[in-house]
Amino acid sequence: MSKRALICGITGQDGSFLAEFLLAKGYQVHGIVRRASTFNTERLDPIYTDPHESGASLLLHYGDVTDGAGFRRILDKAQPDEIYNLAAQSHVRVSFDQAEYTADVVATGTLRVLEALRDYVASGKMARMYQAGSSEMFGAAAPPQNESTPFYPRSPYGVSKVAAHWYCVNYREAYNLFITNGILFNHESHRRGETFVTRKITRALARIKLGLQDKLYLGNLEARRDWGYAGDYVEAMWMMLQHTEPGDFVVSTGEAHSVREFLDVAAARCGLDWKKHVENDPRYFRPTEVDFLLGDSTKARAALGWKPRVGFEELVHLMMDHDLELASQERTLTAAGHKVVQRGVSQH
Ligand code: NDP
Ligand code: GDR
Repeated sequence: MSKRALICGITGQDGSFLAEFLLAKGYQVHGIVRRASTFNTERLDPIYTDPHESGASLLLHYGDVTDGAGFRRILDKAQPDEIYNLAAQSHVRVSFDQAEYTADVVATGTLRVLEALRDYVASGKMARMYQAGSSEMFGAAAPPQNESTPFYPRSPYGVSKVAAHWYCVNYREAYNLFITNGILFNHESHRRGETFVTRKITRALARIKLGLQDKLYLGNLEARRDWGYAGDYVEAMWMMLQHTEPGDFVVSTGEAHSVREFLDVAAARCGLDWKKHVENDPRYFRPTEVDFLLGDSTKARAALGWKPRVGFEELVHLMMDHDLELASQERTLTAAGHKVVQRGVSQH
């Protein structure tokens, strides 16, 4: 019988990569989708098969981690061997505007998943759980950060992830459950949400290059991040749940770059001078910033045999090339007289 996985947050960047990865390994994958007035399953469309067809192995359920009873019903139905909790209000800047909501989804949402897992295991079933922790938990702690670095979160999002992390440690110890915290540093891709700085940059530079827009408004260009490729990081999640014992693992490339450096590499790829187009907008600054994240993933590399495959330049290039293609499609439509409105423009 194939293994079964349940992914909370399957419609997000990581959820879609993880679903693909697990399907390729022969898993039956169950995912939780939030009801929305517009479609939010775009990232899954290429791997979706009609459940009426025999052998469909991607099965979606409406649910939400703020709804514990509904989650328990999904757990009963899916009967997973592995649970990946990726569900989050994951935007750091937005968490300052929606602090209570962020805590409800990120911290208490994790607690709801843990409570359901506790009862699931008590009823005689077995499941391992992965919790999506974040380098934002380190916040202002001096780099390089590893599993022994004390947390110093700088946003409601970071604080909520710290709470979720400790809930997981506590449930692991109290009930002897296989629960692993991944502490993942930033990871990006062509599927990254367009309001995170990397994708915002590659989308805008591509559109500027093709004459579809002129300006890009950004906040702090000096922040440094340890940016990896999402495809590599979902493999680490899976490896953590195959390990002999649960634990906490930092996943990172071990290389940091500033937002300014990201702009340099992206602009060079498409032959632009970004300084002519980028302007500062105070809207994008945070009340408390995280200046410098640089991960030390020695433990994951030694214990799991994990290492990143895609380096910084290659990552920027693959995102830039993808978005140049997207902008070129927009320009073709515009040139043919169609009105093209950029998706999500009011949220950028
Ligand atoms: P995304 O924002 O792309 O995806 C988040 C997912 O969570 C989406 O599927 C979203 O659904 C879902 N979600 C949001 N609220 C709820 C809710 N109340 N109930 C159920 N599902 C919900 O994030 P990423 O894919 O980038 O990240 C995945 C996880 O890893 C997140 O927990 C994030 O905080 C964490 N993380 C991410 C890092 C990164 O660099 N990408 C680094 C470290 C940690 P919808 O599509 O409907 O919005
Ligand atoms: P981050 O990612 O906060 O690290 O959280 P984001 O891309 O939002 O910001 C990175 C850095 O860029 C600076 N910045 C801007 N950021 C955004 N979004 N928009 C801008 O216009 C802009 N200008 C400058 C920010 O100030 C920041 O310093 C991501 C999320 O995926 C989290 O869920 C995850 O936990 C962490 O990475 C690790």
